[in-house]
Amino acid sequence: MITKSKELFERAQKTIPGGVNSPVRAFRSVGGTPLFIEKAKGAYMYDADGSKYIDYINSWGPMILGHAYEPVVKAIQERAALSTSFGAPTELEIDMAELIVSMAPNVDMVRMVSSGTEACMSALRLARGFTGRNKFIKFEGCYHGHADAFLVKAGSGVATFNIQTIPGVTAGVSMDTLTAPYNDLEVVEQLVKDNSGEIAAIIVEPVAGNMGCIPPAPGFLEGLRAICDKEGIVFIFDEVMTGFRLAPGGAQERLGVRADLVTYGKVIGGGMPVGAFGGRKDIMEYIAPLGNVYQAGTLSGNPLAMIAGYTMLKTLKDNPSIYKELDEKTIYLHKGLKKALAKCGSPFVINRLGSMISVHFSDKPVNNFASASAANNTLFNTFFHGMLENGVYLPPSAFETWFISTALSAKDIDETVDIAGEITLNTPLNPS
Ligand code: HOZ
Repeated sequence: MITKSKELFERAQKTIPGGVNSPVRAFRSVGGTPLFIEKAKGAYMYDADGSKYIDYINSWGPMILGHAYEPVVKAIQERAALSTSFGAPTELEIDMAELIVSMAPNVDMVRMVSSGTEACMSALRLARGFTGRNKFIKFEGCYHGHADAFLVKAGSGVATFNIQTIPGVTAGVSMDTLTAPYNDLEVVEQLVKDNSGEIAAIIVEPVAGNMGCIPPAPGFLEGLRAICDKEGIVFIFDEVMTGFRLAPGGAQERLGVRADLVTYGKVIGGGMPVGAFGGRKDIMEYIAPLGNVYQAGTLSGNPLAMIAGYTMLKTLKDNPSIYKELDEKTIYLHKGLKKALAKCGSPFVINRLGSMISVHFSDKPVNNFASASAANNTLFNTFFHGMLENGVYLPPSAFETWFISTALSAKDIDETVDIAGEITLNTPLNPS
């Protein structure tokens, strides 16, 4: 029963384009009516009709400790009474910067912004300002927010809706965006050779999360690091999803590869609108007011976002066993799903790294955008709706990752796996 959501969706479409404020939420690729959410607590979300769902989106990553984690809620409430924004510096921002620097490897300085998009956009501008070069390399199916330069061959909603060219993004902007398949070092080497001395940055999701979950192949990130070192290219890790989720020090720590700049997003706000970029001091010093690479924002370092993020990150720092718990729960889910889906009669691939996991219906490994696109995403849509109708809320696209929280219990996972097993997936596999 999604009566209220249907009503709300109809009402929303009159004043909000497509009825949503971020395209993937519209359920267009999976079909049906998006659920309008009323509230969430721990591992569960409740829609406007009062139905309960086990949540595997977790606000696309930040709810590592589950929804409405009490210390975060309390900290926001207390802080809100002191006013919600000043447009002037606060001690909280220093606490937050010091905490991030203490947790993330190779981050000497950090600048707070308001979203992951802003973080990536600013990091790229900084890399260009630092190197005096214009071009950069990104990977097909990676998504670094919606700044113009990143929308070329992007993942997430751009991939979900199969958008090939984006009106409004000028050819001039896209011309400096070079793309390579994820996990393909040879293409990167060739691009660097063909554009010698012109490439400012290579930006990568160290674990891709916007074409489903795609872990880096052994040696891929290390190879990129070596190319950057050799060519004086700034290596940017987009840790909007992986930062503080895969380890206290994010993917850099977990995978043991050093980045020059790192971008963060929603995770560091514990669900509040926030982002940040940081890295090597000699690069960060190019940012205004120290240098002339300009970047600014009234809501940057907003006190509510800072206190929420600080409270969550501090909990993660003080309790490293959380990462073991996240891994164990995700492995348990992985094993359960593998067994359950074996009954569905169609080949499938489950990719996982840490507490990021996803399912593609494919008979081949899914290790880049081409293989993610070649999977049977119609079958994914059937799977998605079967799960949703039975109270399991998965990302409404095969081009997104599922995120696990500590609030998820073994019982929730058992229930999820049972439901997955019960769904009859009769659609024949057609990888073409
Ligand atoms: N592009 C986001 C996930 N990769 C979805 C954001 C949202 O709809 O909230």
